[in-house]
Formats: sequence, C-alpha cells, structure tokens
Amino acid sequence: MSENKIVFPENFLWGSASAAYQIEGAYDLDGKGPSIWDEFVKIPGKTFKGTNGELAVDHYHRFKEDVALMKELGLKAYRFSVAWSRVLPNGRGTVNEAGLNFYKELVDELIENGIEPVLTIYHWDLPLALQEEYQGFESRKIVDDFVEYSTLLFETFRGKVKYWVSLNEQNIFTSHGYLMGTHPPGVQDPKRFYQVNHHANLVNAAIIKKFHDLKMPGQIGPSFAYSPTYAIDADPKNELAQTNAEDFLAHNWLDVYVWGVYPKPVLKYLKDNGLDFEITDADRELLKAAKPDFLGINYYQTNTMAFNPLAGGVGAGVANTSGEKGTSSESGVPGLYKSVNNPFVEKTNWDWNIDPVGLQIGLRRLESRYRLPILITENGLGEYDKVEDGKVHDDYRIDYLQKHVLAINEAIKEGVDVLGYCTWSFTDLLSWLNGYQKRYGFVYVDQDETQEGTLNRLKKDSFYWYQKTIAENGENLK
Ligand code: BGP
Repeated sequence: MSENKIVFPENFLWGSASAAYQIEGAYDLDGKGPSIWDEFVKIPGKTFKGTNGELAVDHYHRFKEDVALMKELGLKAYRFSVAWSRVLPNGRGTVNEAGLNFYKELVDELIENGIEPVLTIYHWDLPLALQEEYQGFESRKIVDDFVEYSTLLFETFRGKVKYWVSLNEQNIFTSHGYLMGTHPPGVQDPKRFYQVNHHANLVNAAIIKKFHDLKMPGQIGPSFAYSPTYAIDADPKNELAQTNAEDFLAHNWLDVYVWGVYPKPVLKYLKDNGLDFEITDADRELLKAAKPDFLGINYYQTNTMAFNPLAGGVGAGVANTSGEKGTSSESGVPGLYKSVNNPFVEKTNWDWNIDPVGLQIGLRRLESRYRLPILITENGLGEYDKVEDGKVHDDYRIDYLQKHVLAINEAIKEGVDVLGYCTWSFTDLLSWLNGYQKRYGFVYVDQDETQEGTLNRLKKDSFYWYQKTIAENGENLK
C-alpha cells in the first residue's frame, strides 16, 4: 500500500512469551499442587513420545539466568503465566507462600532489569483439585474460584504488573479439551463444549470486571488464538463457508469479549442442532459489564475455507504433531465450512501456513470490528533447530519474524493501535503435544524427548537479530 517506512512508537513493547507448564518444571516442588496437565500427560499416546513438563526447561531454578538473557537481548516486555496450583494447591483456600514467592521474585527480577512483566492468569493448567471436585469448567462454581485466584494475584502484584492477560486461548483449550479430546480432560462432546465455553466466558468476564472494580492500575484483556480465514475462491458457496468460519471460529469469542453477545448465526445453529447452552439474564449482564482494555492476539497462521456439504462433509481432521510435513488432513464441520490447502502460502514442517500478510489482514479486521488496542501476545515459528559448532543458524526464523514485524508495521500505518509484540517464545520449551523438537526460542535449550538434556542455554542467530531490531526500534527492517 505504501513505502516501507518504519513507524513503531517509542514505547512499543518488544517482548517475548512463555507459559508456566511449558518452561518451569518443578511440577511437585515447594508445595505445588497437581494440575490437569500433570495428570493428562501420564495417559499413553496423548503427547509426542510421552513428553511432559515435569522438568521442562527448569526455568523454576534458572529464572535469574533466563532474565539475564532477556536483559542482554533488550526485551522491553516478558509475558509469562502463573501456575494456579503453585500458588493455590487446591485451587482455593490456603495460599502456598513458597509458590507465590517464586512469582514475586520473578516479577521483581524483571522490573529491576527494566522489563515490563505481562502476566497471564491462566494458560491451561487448571488445579486438578477443581477438576476432580466439580469437573472444572463444566460447573459454574469455577467462576468464584477463578475470581478468588485472580484477586490474590491482583493484590499481590498491584502497581508492579501493568499488563494482564485473563485467559490464554480460550478457543483452543475449550475445543481441544471438549471437542477434539486432545487436551485435558480429553472429552469429545459438542454439547458439553458449548456449555464449558460459556462458563469460560463468564470466568473471563468476572476476572475483567473484578480488575476494573478494584481500580487496578494497568490494563487487562484475553489472549485469543486468531487465525483469520480466506475463502478458497470467489464461488459464493465458498465465500459463505468463510463467513461461517469467521463467525464460528472468531466472532463466537471476540464478540462475547468485547460486546457481551454471541453471534446470532451461531446461536441459531446451536438451537437447531440441540447444542444450545444454558445462559441466564445474570450471565448476559455479567458478559456486558466486562469490556477488555485491549485484545491479546496470538497469531500463527491463516486458514482457507471451502464449502462443506451437510451430507458426507468433512469432520474432525488429523493434526500433524510429528513434524512430518504433509501428514495433516482437511477438517471442518459439515454444513458450515471446511479448512483446505492454500496453494499460495508456504508451510512449516508441522503444516502451519506461513502468512505474514494474514497478520496484517487480521489486525485490520479486528480494528474495524472492535476498535480496541491490540497486544500481539504470541507469534513465532516452530521448527527443528540444529547446533553446529556451538551456534544455531536459524535464518528461517529470522525471515519469519522479520516479515511478521513488517506486517505489523503496515497495520500500524493503516491505523491499528498495536501496543506490542511478544514472540513465542523466549527460550525453547515444551510444545504441549509436539515434544521438544518443535523449537520456537531465541535461546536454544539442550533438552529433547529423552528429557535428559543438560538444559544449557545457547543464543541462536535470531537472538542477535531481535536484539538489533529492538535497539533500533525496527529501523533495520527494510
Ligand atoms: C499456542 C499456545 C502456546 C504454544 C503455541 C505454539 O496455542 O498458547 O502455549 O504452545 O501455541 O503451539 P505448539 O506448541 O502447538 O506448536
């Protein structure tokens, strides 16, 4: 649209991200209670080669070393999550001071090193106690427990943490947990999925409302996994499939977050198919009373949609968790849409589309529809990395990140209010279903599927690229 002028604001949050279960380890140390993931990974066949986060990359014991690396890189912001069962081992009640101290020390360490903490309240590791007591998100009881837990964090970090993420990727943890059965609790039941998802919406709204009621200094918003959709071509029935996909896969969450209402076509479909969920007037009021201050967006790829007939259409597909290119299949919902191959974009070894322009398009769509500031809370490339002579030449990652940063620059020029950019991830870490071989970090960690690595840290080429990019506020990107 215009020349490649760089326009990142002076206070742009150049950051990187992680999640507790994927980096911390120390899964049962210092009074931590078990989470649903601690249990789920024990089920044979659920994760790649049985990998788990029991040790992960041992960030729990090495956080000072990791923060020192962040400082060396020049990060302005670091997004991390709190493991709920580390601070409240039973989900509510007695606080585990040792666990809370870990996060207090981490936050202090970040602040002392000039790095803005971005705290994610929930990145999927629900205390097992709550799953066992009332089936977690299947019960409305979860709302009060979530508010108690969040309030503990608000009170502890008031004034220190200014950026808060309520729920990480509600669309992913509810659909993987209750539709596909690939995340805990491993259920495949659309009726339960929609009810659980509604409860998660109530949770999100209740936390945000509490944050505002407490007049917390700072900002709060959810992180949504947004994969903007394209139609495969201009055939109206494919365009309609794309419209369906955008309603069912994006607006069905984002409209609720921002406006407190579900899209009408979704509600109609659910009613017609006996999938409607219980919603009360009090629920509607709560949803409307909690508007996020920003939208957190996790962007990895776009999806391309086509017509999917009701009779004989494509249903759940096969995901590629092995890293063997071409092993994923089409997936969809008969009568609504199906996700198909886009011949115009390259793919990663895990069959994720590489599409920086899709990020620009997504940001533009979000700005037009919701008019909220956007914090990019995740974006990155999962690939195999090789250590050669003590170096990791991840030029493919530099290329990926550079193109996405330039796409953000374009969107900013076009009027989108982007607060910052957190790459996924700072160090290498455990990929939930894909083991350690799918790496994302600026910092290589000697850990693999045997879970017996030295855990030594090594700066990749991308580390130096991001260091320069931050130091020059993006000016090097031409
Ligand atoms: C997001 C999650 C992250 C992270 C990332 C990469 O969905 O919020 O926790 O895992 O995706 O995904 P994967 O590990 O499946 O490659």
